[in-house]
Order: sequence, then C-alpha cells, then structure tokens
Amino acid sequence: MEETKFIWMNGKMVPWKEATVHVLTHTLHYGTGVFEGIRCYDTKDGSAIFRLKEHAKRLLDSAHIMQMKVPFTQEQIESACRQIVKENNLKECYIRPLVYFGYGQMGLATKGCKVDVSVAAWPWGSYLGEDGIKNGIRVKVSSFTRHHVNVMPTKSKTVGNYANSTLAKMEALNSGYEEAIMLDAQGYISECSGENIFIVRDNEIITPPTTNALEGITRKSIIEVAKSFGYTVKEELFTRDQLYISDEAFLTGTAAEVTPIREVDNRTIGNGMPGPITKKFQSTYFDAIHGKVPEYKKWLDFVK
Ligand code: PPE
Repeated sequence: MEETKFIWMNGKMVPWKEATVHVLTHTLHYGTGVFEGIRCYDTKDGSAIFRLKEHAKRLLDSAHIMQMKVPFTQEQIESACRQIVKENNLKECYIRPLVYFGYGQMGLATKGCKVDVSVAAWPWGSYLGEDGIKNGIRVKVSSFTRHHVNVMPTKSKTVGNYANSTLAKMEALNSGYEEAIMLDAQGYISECSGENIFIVRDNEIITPPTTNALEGITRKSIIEVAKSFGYTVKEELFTRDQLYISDEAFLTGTAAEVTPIREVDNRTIGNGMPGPITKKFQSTYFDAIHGKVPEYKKWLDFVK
C-alpha cells in the first residue's frame, strides 16, 4: 500500500510508521472493533469526501451495536477525516476509520475495555481493477454463507465479520474469479464479500433488502440515481438463478464504486458486456462523486 505521512490516533497526528498498537490489543485477538471505508475525490472546487456524515454515523451505529463507548462525537470523527486528508496533502484517497478495544484487558468481556480510535488515509485505486470497472468482472457464488443475523449483526461493520468475507473472497480468487457473491442462511442472494449487489430485469432494478446485508451508502446513492431516471427499484430477495438470467448485474461499494458483473458461475450476463442501465448509473455516480452533478453536490463534504 502507498504510505502517507500521518495517521490520526485518539486525536493526535502520529507519523505513519509510529502508528502501532500493542500485540495484546483486544480487537486483534477477538475481532471486536468496528470500521468504515470512505472515499475522497477531487472536484473542481477541491477535494470532497463522499457522504462523510452517513459514514461517520454508521461508524457510531456499529460501535453502538458492539457496545463500544466511543470517546469522540460524530462531528469529531468527521473533522478527523477531513484533517487526515488535509495533513497528508491528498487529493483523492480512501479513508479508514477504526474503533477498537485497545490494550489493557484480555478475555471476551469488554466491560471496562479502553476504546481507541484511529483514522488513516491513503491513495487507493479501483478496488476490482480498472478493467473491471470498464468491462465488468467474473464472480462466483460462494460456498461460504453470509452471516445469519443472530450470528453476526450485519448492520455493523464489525472487524470480525470480515473473516467470513475473506474466506469467500479468497475462495473466489483461488478459483479464478474476481469476487464472491454470498447467499444468506436461507439461500437467497445477500451481498458480495465487500459490496452490495443489484440486478436489472426487464428494465426493473432489483437489490436484496438489507435484512442481512450491510446498509450500503453506495447502494442508497444508486437507488436515488435509479429513481431519478424514473426506474422502479425493488428491494426484494432473489435467487442465484434469477441472477443468472438477469439482463444486467452490478455491485456497489465505497471501495468498488459501481462495478459491472459480466459473468456469474460461468454464465454470461446479458451479452457479456456492461449493460446500458449499469453504464448510465455508473457514469452518473462517477460524475456525482467528482462534483459534476448539481443535484448530488449535497453528498459532498469539502475538505477545505
Ligand atoms: N457490504 C459489505 C459487506 C461491505 O463491506 C461494504 C463496504 C458494502 C456492502 C458497501 O457499503 P458502502 O461502502 O457503504 O457502499 N465495504 C468496504 C470495505 C471494503 C474492503 O475491502 O475493505 C468499502 O467498500 O470500503
């Protein structure tokens, strides 16, 4: 990864190489922390963080679910995100806030555990590759099931949740695919290892409800974009075979942005190229994040 100068740790700017933790940090052992993934983009009016408030709120909601008392307010988290971009002189970057139980106590109970917060930022290109963004990716339905809601709460971006995502992602990569689609405990499509999923059938946009998927902020943005173009968006469960026969499919996430799916389990989606509706949403999203769509400027939080 590309190193930057500073990482914000509990309110202080710490040089990148010194931003370390003790090996007995609670979250390192039990996966108890929560995190966010946010992107900052260059616009003609300067760098802007995409939907910063929603991300900061979701971070605190995740912490609330995990019963973590965060020693910073939402405004302080937001200002730390702006500050880390500024201090590192970054125009475009990925921002990673992390709330974790720190050093000082072992054992599963977290009562009395110290809560630490860090915010890092670094340049991070397209997550699933430039070629993926342009031409679409090949995905595989995972043999690993998405968390049942009473196993791991999926509204929380809990660090430990992502062991499940990594198993699915590595299985997909090792099998020659670029991303994993995860089925919920009932066998319906839920989400990908780190993205939400949409299909298009007969001009209708369908995405699984967020009952057991993350309430994706990119997902929410794309739903708004789709509605603004006059499309019907259905939030309903669908099966892997509905996905196989979809006209178009794409996934959404902060890191992955809007990435078309061109093949699922060796079955071509549409004509094997990103479909027209996917392309329309994708280009609107890219224009919006770069401040080129007046109605979506509300999503931008300028760094300066
Ligand atoms: N589902 C999961 C499981 C998920 O992790 C993400 C974000 C999403 C959906 C999309 O949510 P949103 O970013 O709000 O649209 N995944 C983050 C972490 C990726 C990583 O590899 O790390 C991200 O995209 O930043």
